[in-house]
Amino acid sequence: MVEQSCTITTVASKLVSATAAGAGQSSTSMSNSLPYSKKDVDYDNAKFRHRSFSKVITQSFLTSNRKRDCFSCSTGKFLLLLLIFGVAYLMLTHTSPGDVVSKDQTIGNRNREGISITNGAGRLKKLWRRAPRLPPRLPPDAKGTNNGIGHATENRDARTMWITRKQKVKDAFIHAWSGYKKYAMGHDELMPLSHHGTDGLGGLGATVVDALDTAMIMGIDEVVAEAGTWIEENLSDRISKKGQVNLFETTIRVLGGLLSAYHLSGGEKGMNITHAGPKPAVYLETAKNLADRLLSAFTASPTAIPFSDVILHDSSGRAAPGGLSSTAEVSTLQLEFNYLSSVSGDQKYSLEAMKVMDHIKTLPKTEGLVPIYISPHSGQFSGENYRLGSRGDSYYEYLLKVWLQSGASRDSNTSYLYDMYKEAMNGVRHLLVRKTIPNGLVFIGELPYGLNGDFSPKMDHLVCFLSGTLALGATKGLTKEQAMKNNMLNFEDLENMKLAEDLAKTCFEMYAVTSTGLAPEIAYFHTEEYSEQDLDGGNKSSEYVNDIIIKPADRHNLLRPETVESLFVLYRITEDPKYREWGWQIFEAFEKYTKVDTGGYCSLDDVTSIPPHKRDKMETFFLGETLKYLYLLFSDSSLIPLDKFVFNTEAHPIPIKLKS
Ligand code: DMJ
Repeated sequence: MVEQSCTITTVASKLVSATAAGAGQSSTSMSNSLPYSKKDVDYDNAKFRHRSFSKVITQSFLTSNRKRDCFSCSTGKFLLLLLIFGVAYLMLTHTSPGDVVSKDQTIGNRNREGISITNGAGRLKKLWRRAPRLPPRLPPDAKGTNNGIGHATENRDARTMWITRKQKVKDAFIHAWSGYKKYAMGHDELMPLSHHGTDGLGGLGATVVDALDTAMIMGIDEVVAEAGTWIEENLSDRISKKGQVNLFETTIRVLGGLLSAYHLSGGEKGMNITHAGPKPAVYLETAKNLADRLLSAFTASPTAIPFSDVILHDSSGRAAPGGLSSTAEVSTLQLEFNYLSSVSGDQKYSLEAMKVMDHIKTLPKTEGLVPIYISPHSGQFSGENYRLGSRGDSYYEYLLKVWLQSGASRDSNTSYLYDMYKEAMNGVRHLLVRKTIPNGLVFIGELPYGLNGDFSPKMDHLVCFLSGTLALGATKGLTKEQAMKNNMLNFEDLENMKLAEDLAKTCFEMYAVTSTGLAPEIAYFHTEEYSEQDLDGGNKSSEYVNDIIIKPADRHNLLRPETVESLFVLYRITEDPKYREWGWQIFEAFEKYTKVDTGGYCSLDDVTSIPPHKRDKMETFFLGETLKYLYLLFSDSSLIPLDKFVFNTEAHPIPIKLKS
């Protein structure tokens, strides 16, 4: 008797304490006895908050160790039966508000607990089988955040979704390659509508080399083997026989593609992500052969500034008609030449390329900004046209990336480049950033006539690269969270980060504002000083239809990468899923309007009209950059991590740590 009353008292006190404890139930004991992750434990703590009284009593009783003692005494048995029937009655007739589970929450519970049972008998069954688990009640704004079940579920579902989307990008790449292979193999570019090849880049099979490392990253061995074999069998021969090529284009697409393929296929104990195609040494030898000829653009010039062109077969440099080189072109060779020196052990490539930067360092600038032309004859800038679009863009990109490539140390002999980069970004923020009316989109305009001339509210799509560069410059490839934790972000970095995010938004809206969902080559922006009537993008439901102006001559789309490039970098750095969503939206528009049934993708003449008129060209950078960045955007961040690689301006990844 003494034993019985003790037992009953213990059960009762346990019931009282369980009721009182409610949400405060110990998570420690639970996590000790069950193989739960921390997320599960948080979830479990939350789910006990809204149990009905009947559930609290039943659950506490069923989980009590004392129940075995109760069964051994007759009073206990009687009370137990009474309790069971009472609880069963309550369960069959009463539905607590806490039992109402939303569809999403039910789905969220399924994997862990089986399908929800909704009838009374089922409820009783459920009660006996396991402790009832109710999801936490979340405020509407907490849905999908880190703290809720929605997020755990979303994580799983989202992961599956991004894997599927990544596969779609891979399918697109295969479709693009199949068109090129069928109609243009060995030519620079595919004309997907007329089913021809074209050789506007000098005839080195630029698409083959530009696409190769994308195929490696996507793991498409068949394409790696086809492209690699073509390179092994044809490229060196072409290099020794072809005529005039542009130094910059050939360096970023062909030399960059070869070097990246060299590293990714295992050269220099590189990544070895593919076993298809030739040995890495083939890529390196071909790269050296090409670079040896490209060096003539430097050696033929009377200054440190190289000529813009090279005749390959006789290794001679040529100035462009008019004599000037583009500033971006002469300053966008260094990542490639530095890496070639590092892996070949021959410093001549790096020495020539870095002379350009050393020289530009000494030239006068406007708050770090430089004119878009430079003379290889005088070594001086020419004109006063300042912009971050064509001919200016990648100068700013390589200031940062060459420093990152060398290890990003403040003491390195490239740290002057980082200083130039920072000064230039201050100049951009001070002189070129404006906001639109009526909705305040941030854009980067131009000063075509220098500091004393009028500001032009014009932005090339090319400028959209800057968003990614700014973010990279702020965190040096780490996530924003890591950089904040390590106290790495100063005020300037934070300002650049903000500009990066604002600019990415504007670049995305340049797509969303058009009828096709694809951006024009150039946009103008409505400001206090500048407006134009009836030149919108055609998507009247866009919030920014009055902010963005698209002139008839600028309405084409060449499948360019800059916006998705920045979305990729921003996603890696901020981990904000909106950048992935924007990238997916852009990809879907490419699929809808630029895919050619017979193979390949085409450019468009006018993104504001539906159906858009098609243009007969698939640029090499669609395979080299646009699809690669989209694929990486939807991939795990450990694939080509931003603190271990720098992407050259044509999206060819180059490892950061150089051999000394
Ligand atoms: C590419 O060749 C490179 O990204 C270059 O820096 C700019 N233009 C194209 C892509 O738009």
